[in-house]
Amino acid sequence: MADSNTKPPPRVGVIMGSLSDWETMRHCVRQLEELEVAFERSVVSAHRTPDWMADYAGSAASRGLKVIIAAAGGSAHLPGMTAAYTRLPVIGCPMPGWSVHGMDSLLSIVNMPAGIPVNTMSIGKPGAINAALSAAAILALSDPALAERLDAFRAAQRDGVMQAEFPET
Ligand code: RP5
Repeated sequence: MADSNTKPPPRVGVIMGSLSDWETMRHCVRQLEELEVAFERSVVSAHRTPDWMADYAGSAASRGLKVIIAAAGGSAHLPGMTAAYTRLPVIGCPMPGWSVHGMDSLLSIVNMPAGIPVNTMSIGKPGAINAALSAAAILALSDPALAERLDAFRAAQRDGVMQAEFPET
């Protein structure tokens, strides 16, 4: 399953091992949309669709993608195997909800052998959001307009913290 729901050519590929990861990864996609980063999203499984994974990762750079965000749960091989097939930066998102609440996925994704890196986020929603922000930061290196949007996002976040008021006791 795959779709491309943006008009400009996608610069970020968001892939996940199962549609069951969408509940978490929708937060990533929402953040990309908020920053107006063109993306594509697909279900790509290292185990169930290994040939599609190799095709996807192997063709990503030539198709114009600049960054891949890969989410997986359990044994979570997708980010690492995707990184093995592309020189693009790969950001890995461990999915929660497994026997040890995603710790298995985190350790699987982060423990890459030297030579093939995966930039690993935290488990679940915070990591999904930070994956989008990290991808945006990479793209902002060569996109001043996106850099401005990222700065504005951070300024709004700062103001939200500074202006927050405690609720009534
Ligand atoms: C992983 O297996 C996926 O990333 C997902 O987190 C997990 C379970 O997939 P389903 O059995 O829910 O399809 O590859």
